[in-house]
Amino acid sequence: MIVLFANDHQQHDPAFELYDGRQEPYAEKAERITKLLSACKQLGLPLHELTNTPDAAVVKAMHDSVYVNYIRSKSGGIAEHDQLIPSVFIKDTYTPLTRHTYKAALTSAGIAMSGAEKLQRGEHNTVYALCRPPGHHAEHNAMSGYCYFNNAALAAQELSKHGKVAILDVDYHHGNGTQHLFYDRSDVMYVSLHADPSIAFPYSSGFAEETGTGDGKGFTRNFPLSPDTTPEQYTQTLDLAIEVVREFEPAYVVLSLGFDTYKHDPIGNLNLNEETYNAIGELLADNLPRPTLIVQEGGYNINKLGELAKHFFTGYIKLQA
Ligand code: Q9C
Ligand code: ZN
Repeated sequence: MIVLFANDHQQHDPAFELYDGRQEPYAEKAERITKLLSACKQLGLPLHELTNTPDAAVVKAMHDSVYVNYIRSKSGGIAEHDQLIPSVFIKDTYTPLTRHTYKAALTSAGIAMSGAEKLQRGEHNTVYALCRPPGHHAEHNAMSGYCYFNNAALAAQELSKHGKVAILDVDYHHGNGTQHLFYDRSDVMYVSLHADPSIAFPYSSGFAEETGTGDGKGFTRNFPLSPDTTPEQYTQTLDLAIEVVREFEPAYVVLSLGFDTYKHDPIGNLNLNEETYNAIGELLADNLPRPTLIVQEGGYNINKLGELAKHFFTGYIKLQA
């Protein structure tokens, strides 16, 4: 296993997000990566820093080039420490642009892509892509929910050239962008566990009835969870989701990992505790097919993120040997 990270994200640091007209502190902070990275260090996981920013062509594989060019030019025109919520190519008010957003988002996608390449070349059978900004809410031509480019989807698209890919999304939120990007395809499956979208972001997708369209019918599966879901119920549902992935017999798995399912996450509203992450890690390590690319999505409790990652990877690594 190897951990891939980069530092370009640090300057993408919006001061606030707009919530119901109010300015609230931006939850998707640069410090998240600092905490996750130091947890990985403490666990003794090998780290590899990426220092190059990829070409825009990398993200144009799944995103409208007009959208990509718009983010680049709009981002470049913003003053240092200023931020802007654009009026087009956007679904909500949680995804502001700063002067450094384009570069940060492009590099974030590059981390996931580089992880995909390492798996595909057989260099590793597990890669943890420490992506920031996150990606699973990003649509073909829309930014949303702190996401600009869909890191997991871009990696899955690349891997799909070499075999079937299953994306398992365990972030607290439904990955609307990822679902939509593969909704009509049978070669990339999307399976997600998340808070019930009738009461949680992104509200408009992630219902159990959404199962794909055309050739993709049956290749999208959603497991919405109510706020009173216990850790036991969560791991039981995860078991079902893993079984769906296994039956698909993917050549590669992409795991969209969020720590916002934690009971004290400032955004999430589920009840998972520290130990649940050990259990989740073990369950995935034991039952999820490899090679696996783990892509970082959400998780906003800055003071607990490192600890949660340690619990997860302790469980995950234990059974890997
Ligand atoms: N003021 C991810 O976890 N809602 N995105 C924020 C709180 C948006 C989450 C409302 C949540 C987006 C990748
Ligand atoms: Zn989330």
